[in-house]
Amino acid sequence: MERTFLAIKPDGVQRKLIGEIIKRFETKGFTLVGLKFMSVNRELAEQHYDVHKERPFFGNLVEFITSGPIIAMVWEGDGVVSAARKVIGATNPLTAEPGTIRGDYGANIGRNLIHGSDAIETAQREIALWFKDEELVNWQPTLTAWIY
Ligand code: FUP
Repeated sequence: MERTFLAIKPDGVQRKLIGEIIKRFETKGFTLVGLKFMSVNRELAEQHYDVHKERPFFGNLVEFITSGPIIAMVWEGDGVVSAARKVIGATNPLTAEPGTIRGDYGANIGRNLIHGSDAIETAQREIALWFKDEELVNWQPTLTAWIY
């Protein structure tokens, strides 16, 4: 089954939006298979955002993601990578649709609350970067029979 990496960024944690954000993926029908509350060191932040290392905002991005604790998660489900991106909304919260997480709670591109892998290959890379195999739980909720 497809998996994606999601992270509630420091602003989402500081603003007490952890429950609200997790609720949206749970009620949608996706399955949580990994979760940790953690601080992010500079090395992990730079590896995670490696694709942006030449961009002018890279320094601020690393500063921000290491500025406070985050929630790192892996979620599972059919088409979860692209569906989670829809639940999250556009990168810039000012243009993200109402009803999306960023559209409902964000007001600045540098404070957009949550990260979600942008493709299946990216998800595989990010899951391996953030989680050890033994930190992921292979399970099938009973409820699955009522979703699929
Ligand atoms: P997304 O996949 O929607 O998280 O967005 P990107 O991978 O394009 O960007 C990663 C992060 O860089 C965003 F969450 C916010 C930040 N960013 C900026 O601060 N300024 C920009 O112009 C673009 C992205």
